[in-house]
Amino acid sequence: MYRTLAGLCLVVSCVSTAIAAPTVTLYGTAQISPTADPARPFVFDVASAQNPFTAGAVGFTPSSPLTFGAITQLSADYNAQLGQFGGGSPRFSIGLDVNNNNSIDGFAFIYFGTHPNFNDAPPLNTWLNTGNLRNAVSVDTSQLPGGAFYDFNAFTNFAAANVLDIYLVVDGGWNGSDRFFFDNIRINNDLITGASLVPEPASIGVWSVLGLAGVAYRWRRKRAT
Ligand SMILES: [Ca+2]
Ligand SMILES: [Ca+2]
Repeated sequence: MYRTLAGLCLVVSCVSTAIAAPTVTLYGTAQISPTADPARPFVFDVASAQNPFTAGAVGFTPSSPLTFGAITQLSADYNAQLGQFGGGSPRFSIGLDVNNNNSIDGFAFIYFGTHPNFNDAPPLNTWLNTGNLRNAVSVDTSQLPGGAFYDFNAFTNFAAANVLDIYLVVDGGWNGSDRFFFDNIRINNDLITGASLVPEPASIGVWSVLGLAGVAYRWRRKRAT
């Protein structure tokens, strides 16, 4: 399947920034944008569109070892500017190393929205919070050995897997353009805000074939069956 997915892989520019913990990297369309809201001077701004297909992600690399089972808090403020949830987006994509060789074996996907369709249409221009997605009804672990699209015990089944990266992804533009603002992204005790980051000069990055652009393909297959 990955050979097929390689066709969807994008070469994009990205901006790398760093704070104390974790390391934050912007991919694709993701940027830090000013807003007119004094309470939120800068936010993460991620869009996805169909023609040409664009997508983006905010990536987080833990600064110290973290297992999937040790995730206790995972949430974000979001503000829909265009579009809605659906097609596997927005989501947290969590890169897991299940065999302890410091290489990602697959991603666990935690979709925004309501199980089982995850296609909510939140009001536009309104700040909301995902709630703690550690308590999500189901997690898509179908990329992982023994996983399932609807895994109701993911944090137990993959408790020992090492979390190498976490991405907040918007790539649902294939079924209607989307643009979301994000802020106050919480990963356990780390609270990441756009205002806390100062962009540095852009560098060239490559999307991971695993987990980022791949989800749109998988959702289209799922809809076709
Ligand atoms: Ca591995
Ligand atoms: Ca969409």
